[in-house]
Amino acid sequence: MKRVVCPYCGFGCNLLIDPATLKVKPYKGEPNRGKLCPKGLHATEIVKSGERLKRPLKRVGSSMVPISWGVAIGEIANRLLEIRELYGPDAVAFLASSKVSNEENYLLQKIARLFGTNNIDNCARLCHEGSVHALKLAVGTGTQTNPYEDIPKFKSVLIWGYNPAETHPVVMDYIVRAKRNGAKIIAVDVRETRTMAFADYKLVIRPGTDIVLANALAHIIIEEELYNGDFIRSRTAGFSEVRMAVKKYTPEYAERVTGVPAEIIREVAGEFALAGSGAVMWGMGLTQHVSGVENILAVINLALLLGYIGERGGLYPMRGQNNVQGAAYMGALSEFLPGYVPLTDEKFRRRVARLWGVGDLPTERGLYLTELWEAIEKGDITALYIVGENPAVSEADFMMVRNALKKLDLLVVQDIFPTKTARYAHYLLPASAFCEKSGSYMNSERRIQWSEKACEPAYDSKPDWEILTMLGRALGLPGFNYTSVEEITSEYFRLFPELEEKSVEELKNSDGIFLPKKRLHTWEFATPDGKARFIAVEWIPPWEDPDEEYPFVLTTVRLIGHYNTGEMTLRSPSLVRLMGEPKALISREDAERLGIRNGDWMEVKTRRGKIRMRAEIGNVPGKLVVVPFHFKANRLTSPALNKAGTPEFKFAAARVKKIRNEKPTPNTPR
Ligand SMILES: Nc1nc2c(c(=O)[nH]1)N[C@H]1C(S)=C(S)[C@@H](COP(=O)(O)OP(=O)(O)OC[C@H]3O[C@@H](n4cnc5c(=O)[nH]c(N)nc54)[C@H](O)[C@@H]3O)O[C@H]1N2
Ligand SMILES: Nc1nc2c(c(=O)[nH]1)N[C@H]1C(S)=C(S)[C@@H](COP(=O)(O)OP(=O)(O)OC[C@H]3O[C@@H](n4cnc5c(=O)[nH]c(N)nc54)[C@H](O)[C@@H]3O)O[C@H]1N2
Ligand code: SF4
Ligand SMILES: [Mo]
Repeated sequence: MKRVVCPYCGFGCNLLIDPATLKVKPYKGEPNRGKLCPKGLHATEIVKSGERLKRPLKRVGSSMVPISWGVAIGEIANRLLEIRELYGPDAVAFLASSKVSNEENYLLQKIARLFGTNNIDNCARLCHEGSVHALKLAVGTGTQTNPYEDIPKFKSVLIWGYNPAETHPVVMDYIVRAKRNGAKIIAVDVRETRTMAFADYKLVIRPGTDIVLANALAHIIIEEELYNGDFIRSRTAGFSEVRMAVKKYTPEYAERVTGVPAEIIREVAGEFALAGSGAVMWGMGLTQHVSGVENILAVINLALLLGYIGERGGLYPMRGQNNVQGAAYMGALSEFLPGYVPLTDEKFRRRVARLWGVGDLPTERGLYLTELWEAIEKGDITALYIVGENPAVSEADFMMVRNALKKLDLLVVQDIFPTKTARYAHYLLPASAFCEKSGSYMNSERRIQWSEKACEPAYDSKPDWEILTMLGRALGLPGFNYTSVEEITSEYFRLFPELEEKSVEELKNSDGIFLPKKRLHTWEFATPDGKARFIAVEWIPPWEDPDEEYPFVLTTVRLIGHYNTGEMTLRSPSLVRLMGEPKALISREDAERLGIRNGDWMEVKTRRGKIRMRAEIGNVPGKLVVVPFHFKANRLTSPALNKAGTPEFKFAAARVKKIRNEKPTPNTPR
């Protein structure tokens, strides 16, 4: 049996794969302890899919014709060099992938920076980059602070804008154990989620009002002196500003804005504060708002008020993709070098440059993934190299993105499947899938895990690291002579003091290595003075206002058996069978008013576009329509960005009506 990291979510389960049959069993060790969700269990189905990209393809006229690897890489490198000659290195952008290994992300950002640009980004931008910005401000590091194993030890778990029962099913095992040990489970969402089935308190708020609720909880904790004075005095700064700022967020005001009764807000504040320890977990319900960074600061303030840090608590921004944490740590972000080190840190930057055989690296922040489309429209970006990312479906307002993709002089897509983005490509490069290669991945708790190769690459595909090694060499960049993935692992180990002494063998023979260590901030925060910062925030309402024409709020969410843009799970027959047809959720009262019954076709329309989907009448508040994001939701969503560059995927003004239509919007699901 080969031990392979699951290709789906950031929880980071290990699959045991039988190389002969590709059958999957759960790994008994850390972190999944014998558990898997349906996606992990059926993960190898996509490897055998007949729809895999089989050989390199090049656009000639309106068709894609096969070419050899050598010719493809040679032509791509020449085009990139020509474009650099004409317009400079910043006319080119690279998109890295949260789906590929640390080594592969490390190589792509190395290529971008040696090529001369910081235009390197990944889907963290659409996801938890707001958490990174908020956490860096408040505690000095941008990641989850504690391991999963701490969750069952805490006496409360606050789950905010996060629905792990669908999105990280195996973490539910840890949450349920906490509950069994007597922890109070408090969940905040805009609808009754599956996760709430396990919650003691189910706080259903109006979309985008999170800051008001968090500030009201802080208001009560301060007013009733439930806070941890010793912790605040010795380990934090800025308490008095927050005390002032939350004065006006009375529970009664919060009830009017959020819809949660003041009594309940009081009770929850008391329970959470008196628990004595707590995990604070959050997801896209907080980050994907124009107030994303501030939402998270408001929730972090609650943990700081109570001293729920280190042994007594943890901050859990639960990472989405199986290697989104690794992609960030490897430096595949336009504002950070590896290890989240700012580009302006001259000492570190020069050290990296020396390791790579050059004098210095570009210092100016590159474009965010979400800023690329306008830059393409303006002609500032003319070439885009995409590894394992599907912006034609995953970006907000995707018709705008698709129009931009058409304008590129050069689009290279390196993927395992012919994605929607691939339709716009000039070159399509077939990558090998997760279990056809080895390498290391980092899960949400910052555990680097080795993933073994279980089978040979399908067709004429190559592992991403091999393709990128060929590209680096063809571009004439120094040091691209790798003959094994382990050589790249050893190279990135040298960038981190905690890994310098470790060997790749050690990683292979363990249940992983935590970088930089298992638990952060136990004694001291990573801020310049070692103290955490309370940062006072005011409520920032969503960007779009519902009105008479668009009276509903649209939010977009995930389902357990589908994954992101659906390119993988929609090609997994077991998951497609399990999930059935997609549906959009509305409340009973709206359904009755609009004459919609369960299973009827309805149209959901926003100021950007419309889709057709079947209706499901569910346990959601009135004037809310909940659409699964996996199919075509981004025809509808709002492109407004927050400070970290993340779109407001969770709020758009919408209109819903019944239609007579037997066909869904063309596109997915197939
Ligand atoms: N099955 C499955 N698992 C996945 C994924 C997948 O596509 N499918 N994707 C992975 C990825 S990339 C990520 S980032 C994670 C995401 O994991 P989650 O963050 O759990 O995912 P979402 O369903 O996008 O959003 C979480 C919740 O936010 C709520 N919400 C919407 N608006 C608001 C609001 O204004 N306030 C609050 N408090 N809540 C709100 C929604 O109702 C939803 O229940 O999942 C990962 N795991
Ligand atoms: N409306 C709405 N939109 C959203 C969200 C939302 O909640 N609502 N969530 C956002 C979030 S949190 C995220 S993370 C993004 C995700 O956005 P994307 O990252 O664009 O979505 P994925 O479907 O995960 O795309 C991953 C791609 O990697 C490919 N791939 C898989 N394995 C490999 C490999 O080994 N090598 C290569 N080269 N390719 C591989 C897959 O085939 C797929 O095309 O979507 C964002 N968009
Ligand atoms: S919980 Fe996440 S990592 Fe585990 S099997 Fe499911 S998708 Fe894979
Ligand atoms: Mo994500």
